[in-house]
Amino acid sequence: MPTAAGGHASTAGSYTTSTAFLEALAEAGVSYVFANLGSDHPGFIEAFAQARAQGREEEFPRLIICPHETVALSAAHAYASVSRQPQAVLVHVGDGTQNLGGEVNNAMRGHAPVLIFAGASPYTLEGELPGGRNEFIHWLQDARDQRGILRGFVKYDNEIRTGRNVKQLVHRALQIARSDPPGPVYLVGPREVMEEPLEPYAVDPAQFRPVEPAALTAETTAEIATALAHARHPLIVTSYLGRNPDAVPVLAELAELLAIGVVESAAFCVNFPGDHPLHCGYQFTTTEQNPVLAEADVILVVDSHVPWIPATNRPAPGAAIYVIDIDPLKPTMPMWQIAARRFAVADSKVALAQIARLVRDENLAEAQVVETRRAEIAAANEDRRAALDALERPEAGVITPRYLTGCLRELLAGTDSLVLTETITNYQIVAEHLRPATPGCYLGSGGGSLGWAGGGAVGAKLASSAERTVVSLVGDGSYLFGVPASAQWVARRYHAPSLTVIYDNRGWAAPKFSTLRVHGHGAAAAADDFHVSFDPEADLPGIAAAAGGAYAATVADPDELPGVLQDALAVVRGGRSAVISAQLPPV
Ligand SMILES: Cc1ncc(C[n+]2csc(CCOP(=O)(O)OP(=O)(O)O)c2C)c(N)n1
Ligand SMILES: [Mg+2]
Repeated sequence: MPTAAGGHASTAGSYTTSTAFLEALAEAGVSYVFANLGSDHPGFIEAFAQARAQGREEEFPRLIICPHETVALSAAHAYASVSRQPQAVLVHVGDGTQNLGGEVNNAMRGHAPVLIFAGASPYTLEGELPGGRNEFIHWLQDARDQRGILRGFVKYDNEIRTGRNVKQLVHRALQIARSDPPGPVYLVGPREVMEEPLEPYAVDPAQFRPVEPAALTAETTAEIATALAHARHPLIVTSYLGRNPDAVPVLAELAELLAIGVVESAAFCVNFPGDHPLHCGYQFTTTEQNPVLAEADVILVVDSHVPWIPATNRPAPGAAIYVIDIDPLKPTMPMWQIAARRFAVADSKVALAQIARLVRDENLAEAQVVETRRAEIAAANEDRRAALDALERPEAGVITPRYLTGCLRELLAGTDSLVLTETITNYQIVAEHLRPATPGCYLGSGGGSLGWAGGGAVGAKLASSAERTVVSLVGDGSYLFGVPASAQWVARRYHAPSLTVIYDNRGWAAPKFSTLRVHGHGAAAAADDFHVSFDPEADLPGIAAAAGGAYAATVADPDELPGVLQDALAVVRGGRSAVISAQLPPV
């Protein structure tokens, strides 16, 4: 019964839509709800409290309170990417939804299966239903098209209209989120609906499994296998095959079978071991033609949003291109096209195993050709890596991004670590010098909205074993976008420590470089007037110390850098976060 004040009489032991919603999340394998609470969530708060009072807490996902929505979604995204299990985010009506901001696009591009729930303003005004309007804010938070806020960035959105089938709706949303290509989904529920009393009920989660991985047809398998086997300079380009770490050895098997070089393009995971003799390097925003790409006569693009940037770096006009992707048409990108002979929807692990099997069964490899090519590619890659290593030497008194990354590679060698990268204009340098080799040990947002690594480190650590060290490499701008006060507080509160190393060039290099690429000889270039400097600089590690009790240090001397990094790593292993600002030449 609603009371005169609009509140409920005691409902100890009540079962509402909110209770069923949380049960459904747990049934679907969601371990955590990353939440920012509001007036739309009394049903959830009550359900959690009742569960705790009754000793049934374990039956619900664990609640992680995040004082900013950016942190909540990026943590859920990273957790889902590492664990390969869907996660949930709870935010406050349209306002909290808007605060998710660009992290929704990151989750979409990064293929993170995350269910986002937001309450909706109550729709009854005069006490007609439990949960109806009883706070002034219920008028002010009402939104005309709340689902429209996210519709361009999620795979599915819907409104919970009754508790009677809320479990089916949650399972359906998660089935869509988990099916290829995985991505975020959005449910909203007005307060009256989330307060609706229900009879406890169950659904069978096995009826909502994600769609099975797709395979190539026999014809397409044969065409691609034959083309690769007969090519003089075959090449594989990939960006996100390694989101499934089990696909990496399958790619390695095919590459080794035919001595095919592999280029990782705009990659935010380990697709191919960075130290493999057939690894032909990384591409991000390339300003020059990659000779390996230009030389290739047959190119297999596997799981890639951006295999190359045609304005600056493209295959030869006659190259035969094949695309295998969980999402080969990219309908979420209004403009996307490459001149491929075939586009196939398939799971890369399944498809590459099919191709490799056919190459072996039909004896398609010409041993001598393959061995000669293997030796040539390995020699070229050895030279390329040696040239990169030579560039790591510290310049007099200056920490360069290459030196910093070389120090980090040595620091982390032989350790069980997971590196998150949000290093923007240093993406390429970080990949080239870190050369991450272990599948699943390297992760980026997959998108372009900055601030992911702050919450991402929390989610990645929660999804990792106690022994694994999470290390975030971030630009100083990206660090600030990640709401570090919020992220570091969450990390301490939920015992999820990590090491953050800031590639601190005291500003935003990216918009400056973008301007130079368009107006190389313009007024901005002539006057070095780009509006990208962070002068006077904030004490970036100090923010983490204040908000999360983190160990904080700033280092400018290249000789001191290895020692500072070692100390910070030891602190993190001891259970406390550390944030290091490595002072690079200013932007
Ligand atoms: C949410 C969001 N706002 C703005 C941008 C535009 N943007 C792209 S890169 C960049 C600067 C990044 O600075 P930092 O992390 O320090 O890296 P740097 O460019 O210095 O390497 C900005 C503002 C963005 N990508 N995402
Ligand atoms: Mg910067």
